[in-house]
Amino acid sequence: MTDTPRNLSINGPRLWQSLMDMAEIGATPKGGVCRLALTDLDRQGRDLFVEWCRGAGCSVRVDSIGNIFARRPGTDPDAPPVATGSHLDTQPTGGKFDGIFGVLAGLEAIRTLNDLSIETRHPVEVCVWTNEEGARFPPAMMGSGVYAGVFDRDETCAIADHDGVTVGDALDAIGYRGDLPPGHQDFAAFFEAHIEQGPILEDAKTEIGIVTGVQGIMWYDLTVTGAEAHAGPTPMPLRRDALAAVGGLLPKIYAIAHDNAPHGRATIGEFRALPGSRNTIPGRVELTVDLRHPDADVLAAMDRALRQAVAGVALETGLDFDLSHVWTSDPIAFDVDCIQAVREAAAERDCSAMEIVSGAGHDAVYISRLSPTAMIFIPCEDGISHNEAENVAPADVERGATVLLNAILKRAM
Ligand code: HGY
Ligand code: MN
Ligand code: MN
Repeated sequence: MTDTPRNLSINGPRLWQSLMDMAEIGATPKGGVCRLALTDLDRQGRDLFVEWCRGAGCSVRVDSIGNIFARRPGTDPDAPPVATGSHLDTQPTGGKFDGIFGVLAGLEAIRTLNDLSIETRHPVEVCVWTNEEGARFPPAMMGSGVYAGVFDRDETCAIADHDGVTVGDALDAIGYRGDLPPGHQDFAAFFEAHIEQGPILEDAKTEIGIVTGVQGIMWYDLTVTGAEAHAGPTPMPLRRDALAAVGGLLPKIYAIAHDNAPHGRATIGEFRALPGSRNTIPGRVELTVDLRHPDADVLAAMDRALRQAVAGVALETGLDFDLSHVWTSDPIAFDVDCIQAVREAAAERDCSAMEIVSGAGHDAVYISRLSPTAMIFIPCEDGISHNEAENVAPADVERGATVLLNAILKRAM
């Protein structure tokens, strides 16, 4: 058994440059990135990553939902790979680092192993999971969910965006519908590095988050149907105004999170009043609801509270309220041995570190169903993410990727 190299250093400037080069693809005027899943910009980002991986001596394979697997061979080809990675797709007003940091930190780990001519017994693999964000095609964590068998591949390929383009069509349009079946291999371990996307590490002046788990998420679509009518001649009591009706519901939705403070979350991210003309009474309102909590029982109670609130307002207003459940990601706990590998790697680097539960969903949630998994967080400026102002310090990027490499080595030798 070869001794495990400890406390290796990655090449911080090289990783930072790769992040900046990748951020050029879909760059927005306010300094963010818009690279929606399975668009041509996503293709360009994928192509650049594949080119870099091939340049680092990796073989590259793609599965039938577009997940990319870049493999650095190990001395034992039969050993299951130790994997890392995240996502390259972004929110519409996303930042340079959400997901991308985890993908390129994985590539930097491979580049560093090459620089040091270190051979590992297990292959080391960097994964790019398709459509983690769920912004264009719900649900989120789509590629990793198909990989883990949570979502059926063919049903997922039939999901369409607001323009009626399906996931399958979009995969074909960018040339990333591969031939590997979903879940083609297990991993010896999976480590995902990610920015925290919240303020906890920065407030605690802590360099590394040892992520012990991820909170639960529930997504819904709500459609309220009334009747379009003329804004002038229609007396107020005779209206079936879908927007006026939903106005009484919104405070009740936010109250569900406040009633379950401090961890409860409620977000209405999409909201459309149709037909969207100032002198036509809206006959239809479409909105999305995102509820979150780390405790499964509390999340179930929040779900019940939402359904009761919707039913109550529907009764009061007499309009039709159609609440459809889109997705649930249960709260999960990561693998204790992988968490320990992260903890040791951070300690060997003299990083200040703390345990943290992730408020955001990540591909590691679904991969943890198949393989021992853990995550590494680095702080982000003012805890901001899903925002073009998203920013991290180069020193934090270097530190997080260093801890990632050393955690991987603890399982790959
Ligand atoms: O929604 C999430 O938590 C993740 O950013 N997809
Ligand atoms: Mn992410
Ligand atoms: Mn995100």
